[in-house]
Amino acid sequence: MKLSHVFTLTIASLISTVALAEEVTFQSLDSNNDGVISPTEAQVSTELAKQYRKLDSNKDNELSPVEFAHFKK
Ligand SMILES: [Ca+2]
Ligand SMILES: [Ca+2]
Repeated sequence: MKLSHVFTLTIASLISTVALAEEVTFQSLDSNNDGVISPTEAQVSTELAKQYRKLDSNKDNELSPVEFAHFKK
């Protein structure tokens, strides 16, 4: 029982590592498909959340595809 629990945790952490290494695209971040990335949507990527204010060059509190193009991982 205990061993299988550890195994499940190991698999789960492997999966999340893979997910983090995955390419962060505008489409994958824009989860409600409204054409902009909201601050909430940006939280998916720690790096993007950090750079959000800088990237939002017109300060409308949304990231357009053009603004997102300046995002550097
Ligand atoms: Ca959105
Ligand atoms: Ca903006």
